[in-house]
Order: sequence, then structure tokens, then C-alpha cells
Amino acid sequence: MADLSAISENVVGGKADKVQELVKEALEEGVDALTILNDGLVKGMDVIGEKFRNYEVYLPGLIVAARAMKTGLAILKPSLSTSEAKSSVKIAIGTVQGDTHDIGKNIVSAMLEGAGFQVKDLGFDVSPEKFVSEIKEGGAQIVGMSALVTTNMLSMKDTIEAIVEAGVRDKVKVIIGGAPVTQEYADRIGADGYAEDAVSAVELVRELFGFSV
Ligand code: B1M
Repeated sequence: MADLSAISENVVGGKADKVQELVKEALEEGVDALTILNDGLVKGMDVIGEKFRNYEVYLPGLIVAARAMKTGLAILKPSLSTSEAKSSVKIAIGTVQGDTHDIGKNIVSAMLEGAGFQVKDLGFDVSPEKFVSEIKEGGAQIVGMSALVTTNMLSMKDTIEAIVEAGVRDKVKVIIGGAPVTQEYADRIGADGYAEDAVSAVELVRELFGFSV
């Protein structure tokens, strides 16, 4: 029986090889990819985040844990993205300017892709101008922004303002998320929606486009 707590522990310990092995084993045993993600990998990141906040680990520890998480996520990704039906909805998603945290954004991106949407992942540290050009030139109908550092949330506001200034606000729905982000903040900056996690992000996009959830 797959031991998902061992996956969390090895994420915390930054043991990428072990994480890779355990994630593969769990998949082979038929454990659902989303369960492995939430109860194994994400749980490990929560633990390391708490330790970082309490000065029990420092930046190098955080970096190796993030690397281990990403190794596991890479193995899970094909199982998270299993949808056959492709929707015509185009989504441009990225972590906002100044912010390099991309693990959560990568999960949201994979889940949206898995749900059949056409996702363009812009990576991290994405400028407002880049988002605007994805709407104007790339035809994005949804812009998804992620932020993990509280001060970088301001870049979400700046991006919405840039979209308004470029005259394309009516062409796009803006959705935001990330650990410090809230529905209240989304309302305040004029975003069309907020999602707490990747599953809710998929539901939100479906709702915004009138698909059944
Ligand atoms: Co950083 N970091 N980090 N970090 N880091 C946090 C965010 C922090 C809370 C840690 C802490 O103090 N406890 C803190 C921010 C404090 C604050 O602002 N309130 C912090 C800090 C301070 C920093 C640095 C400044 C540290 C330094 O240099 N001194 C630095 C900042 C660099 C920068 O961005 N400019 C930094 C760097 C790093 C690493 C590079 C080491 C690494 C990131 C690696 C990477 O992403 N490639 C890292 C990590 C790993 C973390 C923690 C531990 C974990 C983040 C994570 O991956 N969580 C984090 C503490 C924490 O959050 N517990 C922390 C797992 C992930 C699955 O969850 O990203 O929340 P999350 O995504 C979820 C939801 O939020 C949601 O769905 C996802 C899946 O369910 N979601 C969306 C996310 N985006 C969404 C978009 C949507 C919808 C939903 O719609 C578009």
C-alpha cells in the first residue's frame, strides 16, 4: 500500500530521487494522481513552508525541497492531464512580475490543461505587458495570475490596470490565486474570479464560460 506520508517526508528532506521512486510506485499501485499530489507532494511543501517560517530550515533547504516537489510533479503531470476533449478556450497563465514561485501555478496549469483548455504557460516573473500581449496578439480569453509573496500581489492590480489601459478588458476574464490571495482582494482589484486551489480554478473557468461544473 502506497505510503503518501513517505512522499511528504522526502519532499521535506529534499530527496528528489526518493520522491520520484515513491510517486512512480504510488501511481503503479493505482493511487489517484490528485491524491498523490495533495496528500503527498503538497503536504510536504506545507511542512517545509512552516519550518521556514519558524526558522527551522533556511533558503537552501527550501530550494532542495522545491526541487524534489517538482521532480514528483513532473511524473504526475501526464496523469493529471488526461482529458481528450479539447476546448477552444485559450488561457494564458503565469506567476506575476517579481515572483518566482511557480509550483502552485504549474499545478493549476496542468489541471486546466487536463480539463481540456488550451493553456499557454508564461512561466514566472511575468510582466503586465506580457499578459497584455497574450490577449492582443495571442487571443487569450482568460488570464490567470498567481502570486505567493504578499507584496507581489500588487502586480496583479498593475496587470489589470494595464489590460484596461490597453483597451482589451472586455475581451478577457481575469482569474487570480496563490496562498496570500483572497476573494476579497480579487473583488478589490476587479478580477473576475479567485480560486483557492487547482481544482477550484478548473471549476471557476468552467463557470465563467458557462460550462457545467
Ligand atoms: Co518562498 N516564500 N520565497 N520559496 N516559499 C513563501 C511563499 C513564504 C510564505 C514562506 C514563509 O515565509 N513561510 C514566504 C512569503 C511571505 C509573504 O509574502 N507573506 C516566502 C518567501 C519570503 C520567499 C523569499 C523572499 C525568500 C528569500 O529569498 N528570502 C523568496 C522569494 C523569491 C521571489 O519570488 N522573488 C522565496 C523563494 C522560494 C524558493 C525559490 C526557495 C521556493 C520556490 C520554488 C518554486 O516555486 N519554483 C519557495 C517555496 C517552495 C516556498 C513555500 C515553502 C512553498 C510554496 C509552494 O510551492 N507551495 C512557501 C510557503 C507556503 O506557501 N507554505 C513560500 C505548494 C503549492 C502547491 O501551493 O503555491 O499555494 P501554492 O499553490 C496552490 C494554491 O495557492 C493555488 O493552487 C495551487 C495548487 O493547489 N494557486 C492558484 C496558486 N496559483 C494559483 C493561480 C490561480 C488559482 C489558484 O489562478 C490563476
